Amino acid sequence: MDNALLQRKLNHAFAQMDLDGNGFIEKDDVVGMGLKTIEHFGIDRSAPRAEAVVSAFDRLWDELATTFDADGDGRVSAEEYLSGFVSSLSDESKYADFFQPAVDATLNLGGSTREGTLNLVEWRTLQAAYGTAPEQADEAFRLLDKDASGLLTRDELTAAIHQFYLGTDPEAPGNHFFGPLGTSAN
Ligand SMILES: [Ca+2]
Ligand SMILES: [Ca+2]
Repeated sequence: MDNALLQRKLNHAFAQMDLDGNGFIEKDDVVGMGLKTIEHFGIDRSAPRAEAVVSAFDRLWDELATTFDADGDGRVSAEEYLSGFVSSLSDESKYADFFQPAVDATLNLGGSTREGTLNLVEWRTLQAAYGTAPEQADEAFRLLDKDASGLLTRDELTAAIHQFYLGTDPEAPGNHFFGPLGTSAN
Protein backbone atom coordinates (compact mmCIF):
# COMPACT_ATOMS: atom_id res chain seq x y z
CA MET A 1 0.00 0.00 0.00
CA ASP A 2 1.92 3.05 -1.19
CA ASN A 3 -0.89 5.58 -1.15
CA ALA A 4 -1.19 7.33 2.22
CA LEU A 5 -4.75 8.59 1.66
CA LEU A 6 -6.04 5.19 0.63
CA GLN A 7 -4.34 3.64 3.62
CA ARG A 8 -5.98 6.17 5.96
CA LYS A 9 -9.39 5.46 4.44
CA LEU A 10 -8.98 1.70 4.75
CA ASN A 11 -7.77 2.03 8.35
CA HIS A 12 -10.85 4.16 9.04
CA ALA A 13 -13.16 1.58 7.43
CA PHE A 14 -11.45 -1.22 9.33
CA ALA A 15 -11.92 0.55 12.68
CA GLN A 16 -15.60 1.20 11.90
CA MET A 17 -16.22 -2.42 10.93
CA ASP A 18 -14.37 -3.72 14.01
CA LEU A 19 -17.46 -3.08 16.09
CA ASP A 20 -16.13 -4.49 19.38
CA GLY A 21 -12.73 -2.84 18.87
CA ASN A 22 -10.65 -5.97 19.48
CA GLY A 23 -8.41 -5.32 16.47
CA PHE A 24 -9.96 -7.99 14.24
CA ILE A 25 -12.96 -8.04 11.95
CA GLU A 26 -15.02 -11.10 12.75
CA LYS A 27 -18.41 -12.37 11.69
CA ASP A 28 -20.11 -10.77 14.71
CA ASP A 29 -18.67 -7.37 13.77
CA VAL A 30 -19.89 -7.51 10.17
CA VAL A 31 -23.35 -8.88 10.91
CA GLY A 32 -23.49 -6.52 13.90
CA MET A 33 -22.89 -3.55 11.58
CA GLY A 34 -25.91 -4.62 9.54
CA LEU A 35 -28.03 -5.04 12.68
CA LYS A 36 -26.90 -1.66 14.03
CA THR A 37 -27.92 0.00 10.77
CA ILE A 38 -31.36 -1.65 10.85
CA GLU A 39 -31.77 -0.50 14.45
CA HIS A 40 -30.91 3.11 13.56
CA PHE A 41 -33.54 3.06 10.83
CA GLY A 42 -36.07 1.77 13.37
CA ILE A 43 -37.03 -1.15 11.16
CA ASP A 44 -38.24 -4.39 12.70
CA ARG A 45 -35.66 -7.16 12.48
CA SER A 46 -38.23 -9.48 10.89
CA ALA A 47 -39.18 -7.06 8.09
CA PRO A 48 -38.10 -8.24 4.62
CA ARG A 49 -35.92 -5.13 4.17
CA ALA A 50 -34.13 -5.92 7.42
CA GLU A 51 -33.74 -9.59 6.54
CA ALA A 52 -32.17 -8.54 3.25
CA VAL A 53 -29.57 -6.44 5.09
CA VAL A 54 -28.69 -9.24 7.50
CA SER A 55 -28.24 -11.75 4.72
CA ALA A 56 -26.21 -9.26 2.62
CA PHE A 57 -23.84 -8.55 5.55
CA ASP A 58 -23.66 -12.27 6.22
CA ARG A 59 -22.52 -12.73 2.62
CA LEU A 60 -20.10 -9.83 2.98
CA TRP A 61 -18.52 -11.64 5.92
CA ASP A 62 -18.22 -14.84 3.86
CA GLU A 63 -16.46 -12.84 1.12
CA LEU A 64 -14.15 -11.18 3.65
CA ALA A 65 -13.28 -14.49 5.25
CA THR A 66 -12.66 -16.19 1.92
CA THR A 67 -10.67 -13.38 0.35
CA PHE A 68 -8.92 -11.63 3.25
CA ASP A 69 -8.34 -14.18 6.02
CA ALA A 70 -4.92 -15.22 4.77
CA ASP A 71 -3.89 -17.19 7.88
CA GLY A 72 -7.29 -18.89 8.18
CA ASP A 73 -7.87 -18.07 11.85
CA GLY A 74 -11.47 -17.03 11.22
CA ARG A 75 -10.85 -13.32 11.66
CA VAL A 76 -9.40 -10.53 9.55
CA SER A 77 -6.54 -8.47 11.01
CA ALA A 78 -5.78 -4.91 9.89
CA GLU A 79 -2.80 -6.22 7.92
CA GLU A 80 -4.92 -8.86 6.20
CA TYR A 81 -7.53 -6.20 5.40
CA LEU A 82 -5.04 -3.84 3.78
CA SER A 83 -3.21 -6.49 1.81
CA GLY A 84 -6.51 -8.12 0.79
CA PHE A 85 -7.62 -4.84 -0.74
CA VAL A 86 -4.39 -4.41 -2.62
CA SER A 87 -4.18 -7.95 -3.94
CA SER A 88 -7.84 -8.73 -4.58
CA LEU A 89 -10.12 -5.73 -4.82
CA SER A 90 -8.20 -3.36 -7.05
CA ASP A 91 -9.95 -5.28 -9.83
CA GLU A 92 -13.12 -3.25 -10.52
CA SER A 93 -15.51 -6.14 -11.11
CA LYS A 94 -14.39 -8.02 -8.02
CA TYR A 95 -14.85 -4.90 -5.94
CA ALA A 96 -18.47 -4.53 -7.16
CA ASP A 97 -19.32 -8.20 -6.50
CA PHE A 98 -17.89 -7.84 -3.05
CA PHE A 99 -19.66 -4.72 -1.78
CA GLN A 100 -22.68 -4.04 -3.98
CA PRO A 101 -25.14 -6.48 -2.35
CA ALA A 102 -24.56 -4.94 1.09
CA VAL A 103 -24.72 -1.42 -0.36
CA ASP A 104 -27.99 -2.13 -2.18
CA ALA A 105 -29.61 -3.79 0.83
CA THR A 106 -28.60 -0.84 3.02
CA LEU A 107 -29.95 1.74 0.56
CA ASN A 108 -33.29 -0.06 0.53
CA LEU A 109 -33.69 0.72 4.23
CA GLY A 110 -34.47 4.28 3.14
CA GLY A 111 -37.71 5.44 1.60
CA SER A 112 -39.63 2.46 0.29
CA THR A 113 -41.14 4.54 -2.50
CA ARG A 114 -37.73 5.70 -3.67
CA GLU A 115 -35.89 2.42 -3.70
CA GLY A 116 -32.12 2.79 -3.68
CA THR A 117 -32.08 6.51 -2.87
CA LEU A 118 -31.55 8.35 0.40
CA ASN A 119 -32.80 11.77 1.42
CA LEU A 120 -30.97 13.89 3.99
CA VAL A 121 -32.81 12.43 7.00
CA GLU A 122 -32.14 8.86 5.84
CA TRP A 123 -28.52 9.75 5.10
CA ARG A 124 -28.12 11.15 8.63
CA THR A 125 -29.63 7.94 10.02
CA LEU A 126 -27.20 5.79 8.05
CA GLN A 127 -24.25 7.98 9.06
CA ALA A 128 -25.29 7.88 12.72
CA ALA A 129 -25.06 4.08 12.54
CA TYR A 130 -21.47 4.55 11.37
CA GLY A 131 -20.73 7.06 14.13
CA THR A 132 -20.65 10.25 12.04
CA ALA A 133 -21.80 13.48 13.72
CA PRO A 134 -24.89 15.14 12.12
CA GLU A 135 -23.06 18.26 10.93
CA GLN A 136 -20.39 16.13 9.29
CA ALA A 137 -23.05 13.95 7.70
CA ASP A 138 -24.73 17.10 6.31
CA GLU A 139 -21.47 18.33 4.82
CA ALA A 140 -20.86 14.96 3.15
CA PHE A 141 -24.42 14.96 1.77
CA ARG A 142 -23.86 18.36 0.19
CA LEU A 143 -20.63 17.14 -1.44
CA LEU A 144 -22.09 13.86 -2.66
CA ASP A 145 -25.39 15.23 -4.00
CA LYS A 146 -23.75 16.47 -7.17
CA ASP A 147 -26.90 17.62 -8.94
CA ALA A 148 -28.27 19.15 -5.71
CA SER A 149 -31.52 17.21 -6.09
CA GLY A 150 -31.83 16.66 -2.33
CA LEU A 151 -31.57 12.92 -2.89
CA LEU A 152 -28.56 10.67 -3.12
CA THR A 153 -29.25 8.22 -5.91
CA ARG A 154 -27.94 4.68 -6.11
CA ASP A 155 -25.50 5.85 -8.79
CA GLU A 156 -24.21 8.75 -6.69
CA LEU A 157 -23.85 6.54 -3.63
CA THR A 158 -22.23 3.69 -5.54
CA ALA A 159 -19.74 6.09 -7.15
CA ALA A 160 -18.95 7.63 -3.76
CA ILE A 161 -18.30 4.26 -2.09
CA HIS A 162 -16.11 3.28 -5.01
CA GLN A 163 -14.11 6.51 -4.55
CA PHE A 164 -13.81 5.73 -0.86
CA TYR A 165 -12.45 2.21 -1.24
CA LEU A 166 -10.36 2.58 -4.37
CA GLY A 167 -9.77 6.28 -5.04
CA THR A 168 -6.52 8.15 -4.47
CA ASP A 169 -7.82 11.65 -5.34
CA PRO A 170 -7.72 13.79 -2.15
CA GLU A 171 -10.54 16.00 -3.53
CA ALA A 172 -12.97 13.16 -4.26
CA PRO A 173 -16.26 13.67 -2.37
CA GLY A 174 -16.47 9.93 -1.74
CA ASN A 175 -13.58 10.23 0.71
CA HIS A 176 -16.19 11.59 3.15
CA PHE A 177 -18.55 8.66 2.75
CA PHE A 178 -17.96 7.10 6.16
CA GLY A 179 -17.41 10.35 8.05
CA PRO A 180 -14.21 12.30 8.69
CA LEU A 181 -11.15 10.09 8.48
CA GLY A 182 -9.69 9.04 11.77
CA THR A 183 -12.69 9.93 13.91
CA SER A 184 -14.55 6.64 13.97
CA ALA A 185 -16.92 6.34 16.91
CA ASN A 186 -15.37 3.05 17.88
CA1 LIG B 1 -13.78 -7.27 16.23
CA1 LIG C 1 -6.83 -13.91 9.87
